Amino acid sequence: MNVQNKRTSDSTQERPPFSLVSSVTVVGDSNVGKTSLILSYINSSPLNQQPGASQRATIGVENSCLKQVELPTSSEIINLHLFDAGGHEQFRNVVLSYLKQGRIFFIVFDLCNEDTFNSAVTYWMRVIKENCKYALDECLIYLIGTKCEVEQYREVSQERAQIFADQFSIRYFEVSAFSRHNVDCLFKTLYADIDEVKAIKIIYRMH
Ligand SMILES: Nc1nc2c(ncn2[C@@H]2O[C@H](COP(=O)(O)OP(=O)(O)OP(=O)(O)O)[C@@H](O)[C@H]2O)c(=O)[nH]1
Ligand SMILES: [Mg+2]
Repeated sequence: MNVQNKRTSDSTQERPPFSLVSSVTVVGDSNVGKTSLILSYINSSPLNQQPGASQRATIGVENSCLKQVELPTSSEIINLHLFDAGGHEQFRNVVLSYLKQGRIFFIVFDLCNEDTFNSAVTYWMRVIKENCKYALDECLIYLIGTKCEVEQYREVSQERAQIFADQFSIRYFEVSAFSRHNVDCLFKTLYADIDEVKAIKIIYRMH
């Protein structure tokens, strides 16, 4: 677990009696680059890894990041949790159990693997709809195509993914953990959206 906290002061006198928490559940097939995307964001640097080099598959659902973030409009501080869901079939039951409570989802697919796009727009959209206790229009859902820096191997066009996203009124981003293209933009948009949809913040009592 990689835990990052921007605030350095731990004086209990300064600590508010509650904090705001927003959790993002990151789903998608195995090997699409979910963990790499999270790492490139929290480390603020391109992923230091050779393309194609194997990375450890995520086991079950890993609490990848706890980060304090200041929202752009309200200036409120939220605790952002990123739940990184392993894409292997064997973890499906544990991943589905996380979808119930979630209200913010990244549905990730590999732009260079059409099967993962088909899975994103059929399987992953469906299981969020069936398992999440909130209606889809009460959730923030982002469709994210990864590995966009390897344009020559692209199998899913931007237009095709955008058409799907528009049908469901969800946002679509193309990102690369290697070049960091659009990574900060994705999270900046997420913070603005969280600021706008107040109910998406859960009040968590510290004591
Ligand atoms: N070219 C390219 N390769 C990437 C990128 N992001 C990830 N990869 C590669 O894709 C493979 C899978 O990345 P992971 O981040 O482990 O994928 P995952 O979705 O977390 O996989 P699971 O944990 O099994 O669900 C690794 O070999 C990465 O190096 C990217 O932006 N560009
Ligand atoms: Mg992973």
